[in-house]
Amino acid sequence: MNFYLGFDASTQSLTATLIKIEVGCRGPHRSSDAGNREILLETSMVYDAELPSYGTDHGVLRGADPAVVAAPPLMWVEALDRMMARLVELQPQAMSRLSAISGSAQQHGSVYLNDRWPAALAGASSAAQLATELADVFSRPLAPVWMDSSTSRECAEIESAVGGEAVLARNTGSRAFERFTGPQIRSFARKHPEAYATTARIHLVSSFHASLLAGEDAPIDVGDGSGMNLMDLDTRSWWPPALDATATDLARRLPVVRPSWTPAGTLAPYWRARYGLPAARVVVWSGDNPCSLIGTGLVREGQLGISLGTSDTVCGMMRTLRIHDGGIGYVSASPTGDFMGTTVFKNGSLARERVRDQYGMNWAAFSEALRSTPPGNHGAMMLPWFDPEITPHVLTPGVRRVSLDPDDKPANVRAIIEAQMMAMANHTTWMVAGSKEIRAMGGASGNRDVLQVMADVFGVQVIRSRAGNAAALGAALRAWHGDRVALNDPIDWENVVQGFTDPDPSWRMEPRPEAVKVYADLRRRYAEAERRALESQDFT
Ligand code: XUL
Repeated sequence: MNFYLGFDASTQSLTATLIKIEVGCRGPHRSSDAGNREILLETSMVYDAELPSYGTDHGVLRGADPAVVAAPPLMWVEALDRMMARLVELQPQAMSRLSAISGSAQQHGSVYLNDRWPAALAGASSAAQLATELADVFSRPLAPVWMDSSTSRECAEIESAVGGEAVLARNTGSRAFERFTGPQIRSFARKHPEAYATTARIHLVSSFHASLLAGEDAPIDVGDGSGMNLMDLDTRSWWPPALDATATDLARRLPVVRPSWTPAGTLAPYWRARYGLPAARVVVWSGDNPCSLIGTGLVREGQLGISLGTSDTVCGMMRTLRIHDGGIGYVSASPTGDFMGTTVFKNGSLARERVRDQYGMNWAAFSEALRSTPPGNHGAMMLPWFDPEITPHVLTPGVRRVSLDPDDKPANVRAIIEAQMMAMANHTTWMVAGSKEIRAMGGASGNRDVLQVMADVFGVQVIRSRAGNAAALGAALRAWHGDRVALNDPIDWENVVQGFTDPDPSWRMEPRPEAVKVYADLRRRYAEAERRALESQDFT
């Protein structure tokens, strides 16, 4: 038996997934690799509930300006420590025999560290909590996260410095996005030059967590590195014109960028001494969307994955590079060595919760409202921009209702779900043409009524991913894959995902032809309403 561990450090929680794989015969005949594969444990820790002293709300801290959103990185350190203690308590045998660990993290967020970081990390004493040992290593106490949209000025400056939006997109896979790490670093360096000067290292949330495990600076993987507006997608290394356009002396502050299966080291002495863990291999961490691609088995072109989480995200694997001319979504290196398209909608689960709470409902009543209203909602629509939106680009938040009575509870519930699905369908045709099925994942994918709207709007079958947390499972599978590469005994991706990511047959939603017809028309009207709202900026 081999055991692999995958973490998912998402916006609101830390999840761990532990898997067991029966070791098959080695060599060309690996049929027994397909043998006994099992998820032993999946467990989550919600930051607000379990670490309330950090004062986060849904895992983040917001200021008066709705565009500014950050999180305390020390909270992530403490969460990782507590999670390791919990895992050892729940699965002592498996944890004592771990072969490799990897992880997934919310993308784009950045952690700023001073020159005390390397020594404090390497020398952390297992007698204390890691958070105590590292309390002094941050040159910026808060990490800006993907929900931050305060860097429009920096986006424009970076694009102009490299020769325009199209040049940046061609080289890094995307136009400048407010949440991307490059614009965030530029904003920090401009507003806080002294603190930037004392910053010796800038990590992504993913590479920060991997470094905590390895006890030394971990590389940034090419998947998450693509979400920075700093990496050359062709050479998969830092792109000097982008570094120069972003901040002075940036190259020496960044870790190296490496393929997604690269070992970052072995589990540091802190973890081994404190929890009796072995010298397991730490494989570089990646972003949650690249990891979810693996955790849902989307390792072939032409498949679409939709994650209904804090953000709603549409992903698809690409063998050849395709970039959207209009700057919608972005392309990254995928953990399989190919490319992947990602389009992100910020008004995901928090917007659904806002509607639920506004009308005093629970999720059962929310579902009932969906069932009691017809596809198309009699033409009533909502543009659900409770927060500034990423897709389409809306910087000033505001909800807009079209032929929709704000007092009609069920109609408002249907309107938000239809709006989210129609926006996803309309803005992602560039990524995967002719997809025959969608793999749904994330919290709201546990709601059949929501998935039925998805199937009807996209006009294709929707299958629910079996894993509770696809990103954490993807990370565990990446740990296995990375371990095999390091042992010089690589295993192909189809084999890696087999048995873990087969869809759940009891969760298959078929599109209903009558509803599909309704949405074909409503999707055009929705796109028109979106266009008009963006032109007028008139939100009510
Ligand atoms: C991806 C993105 C979000 C975060 C959420 O570009 O911004 O999906 O990764 O965790």
